[in-house]
Amino acid sequence: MEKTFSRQTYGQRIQNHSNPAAKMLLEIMERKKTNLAVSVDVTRSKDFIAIIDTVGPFVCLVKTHIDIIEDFDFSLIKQLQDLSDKHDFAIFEDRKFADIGNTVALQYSSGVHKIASWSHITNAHPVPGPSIISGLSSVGLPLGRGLLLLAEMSTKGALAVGTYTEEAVRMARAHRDFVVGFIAQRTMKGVGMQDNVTDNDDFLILTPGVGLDTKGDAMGQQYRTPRQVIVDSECDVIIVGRGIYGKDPSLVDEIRAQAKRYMDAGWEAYQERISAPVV
Ligand code: 5BU
Repeated sequence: MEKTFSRQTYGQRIQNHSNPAAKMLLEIMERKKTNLAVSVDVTRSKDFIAIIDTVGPFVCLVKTHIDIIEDFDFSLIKQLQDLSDKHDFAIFEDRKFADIGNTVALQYSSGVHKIASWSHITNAHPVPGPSIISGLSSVGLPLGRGLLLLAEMSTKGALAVGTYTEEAVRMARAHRDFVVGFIAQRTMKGVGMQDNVTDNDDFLILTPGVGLDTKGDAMGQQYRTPRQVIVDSECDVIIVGRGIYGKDPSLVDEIRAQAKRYMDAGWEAYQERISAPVV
């Protein structure tokens, strides 16, 4: 019988992982009792820091798109790291690398942002094949970083489906030291496995496209609720952006209230999942 990792607590699952970034994330989730990640997609450093300081107590992970910050200066990274220490959250730069190994290694280590030096977790499209993992791991593994592969996307008409998703999972299984999980819309348990072979890989599933009040946006984004994501689809982390800061990035009380609301919804769904009777 396949191991049902989705019925284990986040704390119990720490032992299933050897990668330090995966362990760190699970430890934080267990300690803070939250499976909420906030995606801070704003363009001014001031808003970026203010939102992170407000949502910090409620999140296990802060997801960044550092290349959208207009007034970026490397001192922003020090502020982000200080907030990570203050509030106890991990950092995930949603860089979506997609080039040959040599290029992604340079993009990850160098340039203006030096992502590998501060982002505990990053992600990559599997489209170039396994060499993207070797390229990124040559930089990230010695630093104790972890990688997520984009096995699926939340947008309407996404091409990451079927055999593409299956191949992504096979690539991940072959690089368990560095690949800690997936950006996906459902559990990848058993995906791409032959019949009668036990799936012993406990991958973390981080899921964007989460919203309690709307079903999508005008640019193809599709939202599901925390319960759909955590209970029905057996994902592990809900990633919420505009649902939390969208009304107005300066409304601190509103942002705090929304972060608490999503954290509670995510944790309630997780508790429902781990306590459900085995059928
Ligand atoms: P939103 O404001 O909750 O819609 O933001 C979602 C974030 O997650 C945003 O930063 C996207 O770049 C990111 N995302 C996504 O929405 N869907 C995907 O499939 C992937 C990333 Br991969």
